[in-house]
Amino acid sequence: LRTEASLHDALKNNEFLLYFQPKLDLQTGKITACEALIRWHKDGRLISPISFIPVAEETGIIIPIGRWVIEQSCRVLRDWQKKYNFAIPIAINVASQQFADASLVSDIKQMALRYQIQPELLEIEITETSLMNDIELAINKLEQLKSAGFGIAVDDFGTGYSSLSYLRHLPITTMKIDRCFVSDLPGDSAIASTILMLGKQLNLTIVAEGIENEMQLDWLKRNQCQIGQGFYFSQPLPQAEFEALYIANQ
Ligand code: G
Ligand code: G
Ligand code: MN
Ligand code: NA
Repeated sequence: LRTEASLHDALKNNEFLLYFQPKLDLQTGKITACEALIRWHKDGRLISPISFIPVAEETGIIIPIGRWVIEQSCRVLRDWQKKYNFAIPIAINVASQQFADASLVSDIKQMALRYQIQPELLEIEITETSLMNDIELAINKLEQLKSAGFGIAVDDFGTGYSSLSYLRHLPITTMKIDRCFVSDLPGDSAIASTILMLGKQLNLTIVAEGIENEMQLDWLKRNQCQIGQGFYFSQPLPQAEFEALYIANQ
């Protein structure tokens, strides 16, 4: 039933919601940011994006769904500012097709303006594979986003086929070590070490994804990985639960 028509209805009936997974400073244990992850609330059940994002990408409805994610994130940022006076960045996932869409940059700028959001509070996560699809396009789009002040992270780093020479020219701020390399820690650390070294050389913030246990955390701390997220700290949470966790963590 995850058809284009049902996804249209879901948008119209406001059935999507965002969950938030905290990102922590690994040295201090403080929550410094979060990642927004979409869920579909249908007939009393939560449907995972794994089962509808691929259909959304195939049919093109990922564009309006992606716009909803951008707008909802801006709304939440504004609420956090108003209700609690807290200002932590939200990272959103941008699909390949959405990244290639001609109106992406203006959509993001307009939403930030409409909701009076500082661009630094919105970070765009793009997979390494999307970036490498069309390097010229990627450089151009990222330049526009970066000069407007938005954060830019390469998601799932290490799983695609980055040309390292191009990576140097991409105006990114953050690299996320894919969780498959984190799950290899501490035993098999070759890839994680290499990504951390590369990040240091390129002056990027490194985020480790999918931290599930203390041994992985210890290795990452010892090896100067700054930021991490994963089930060891917290699953993605509904907004109110994320807010409570954030407040308790301060
Ligand atoms: O949250 P979860 O682990 O179930 O997410 C599964 C996959 O769906 C991940 O690859 C994640 O990046 C992707 N995903 C989650 N939310 C969004 C979203 O808002 N937009 C896009 N394009 N992908 C998302
Ligand atoms: O593709 P992306 O990196 O955006 O995927 C994020 C997905 O990873 C979300 O669906 C989230 O639920 C999942 N995730 C977050 N932390 C962990 C973790 O520690 N272990 C596993 N297996 N998945 C995680
Ligand atoms: Mn992501
Ligand atoms: Na990822």
